Amino acid sequence: MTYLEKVITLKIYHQFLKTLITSWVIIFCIIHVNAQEEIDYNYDESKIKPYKLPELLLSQDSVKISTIEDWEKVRRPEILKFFEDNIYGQVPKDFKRIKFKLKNRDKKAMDGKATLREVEITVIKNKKSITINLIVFTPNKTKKPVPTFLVINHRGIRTMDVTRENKDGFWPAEVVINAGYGIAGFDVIDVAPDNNEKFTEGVLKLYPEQLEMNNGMGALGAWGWGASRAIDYFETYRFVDAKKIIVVGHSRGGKSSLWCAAQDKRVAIAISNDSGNSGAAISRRNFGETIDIIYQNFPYWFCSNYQQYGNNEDKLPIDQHMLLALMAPRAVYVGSAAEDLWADPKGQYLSLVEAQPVFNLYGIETNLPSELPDVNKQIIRPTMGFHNRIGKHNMTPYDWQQYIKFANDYFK
Ligand code: GTR
Repeated sequence: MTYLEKVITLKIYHQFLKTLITSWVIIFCIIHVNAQEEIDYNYDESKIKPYKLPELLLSQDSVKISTIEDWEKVRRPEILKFFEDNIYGQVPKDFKRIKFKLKNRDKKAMDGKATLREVEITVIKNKKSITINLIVFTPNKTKKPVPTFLVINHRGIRTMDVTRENKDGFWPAEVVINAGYGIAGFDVIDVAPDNNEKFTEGVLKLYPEQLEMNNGMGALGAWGWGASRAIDYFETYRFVDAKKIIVVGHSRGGKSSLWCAAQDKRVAIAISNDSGNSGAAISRRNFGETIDIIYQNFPYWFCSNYQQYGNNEDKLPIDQHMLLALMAPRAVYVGSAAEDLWADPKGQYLSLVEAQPVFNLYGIETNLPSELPDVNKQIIRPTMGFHNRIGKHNMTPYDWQQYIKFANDYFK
């Protein structure tokens, strides 16, 4: 090897070593940052930082709220507006036209036990339109309008198979029909795809200005908007009792169902199944998912104002118990799963407990136990329900049995 060749070989060797070391440093950093992110949540009750919830019955101007009138005229609008401007964003109510088209009807669905209707709901504004595909089964054994469960479904259309060949425990239509209720659902994808890049391709096409606003509608608000359009349809369909609509959602769908029902007073019962952070769980408890984590992963679910409350929950003049309180005097049910620590079962229960004063203002005796109830022990109060099922994050036939029991009790 000549001297020059030796120098070149050595240089190549050095370069190789340098590249190797740099790649290792990069890989180490990535692993480290990820590990940091992973440990950024807490499952240890003893590590919950002390917190003080904002007063439910004290107005922004520090006026004590002691009558239904003050709640409805002063405090309720204040709280609703805060959720709207800082968490879920505006939900626009104006549109030009809404059309319902019956795409398919089967009067002998489920071996003659139910009538199936597949309806296209088209909403038109500024020459643009979107279509929501709604599926509705109602029981044939009664000719009276029936109370109906409406699911904000993010688990895909296959969970609501109209042929009933695929029976999914997430949407157990036969069980609900046998109990004398209607069951309906739509896929959230019709209203806002569940995706950071594509969520604008649904209802937000009709309201593009919302995308420029710090308090503009996000995907959770859009899905709730979709549920309200389904209720618009129920008001025209005589086999559904539009005054007895039960809006149900699991997880992200549960957050949406609570937000929809808080605004749309046509909802009789709001059901949150494992909705967790930014749903039923108290945000100030640093247990499981936090605002910082959820906003980093799913910014498009919310309005952009929400970001400022990540790791800064004490700045919030509200907490999620107030979202449940907005249901009063209507009913709210919180379903939880014991192994779903990410959604904070205890934090979800405490929200119900903390929401009681508003229900009490309406003269409703709630008397919830102060401690988290044992697993699989259902709590039914006139307008509040809770259970903490054994098992993981999911909506199962067991959860549905509890919801039906609650609805039976509430509508009896
Ligand atoms: C998780 C998210 C939760 C919950 C869940 C779901 O990734 O962190 O807040 O919404 O998704 O919807 O299943």
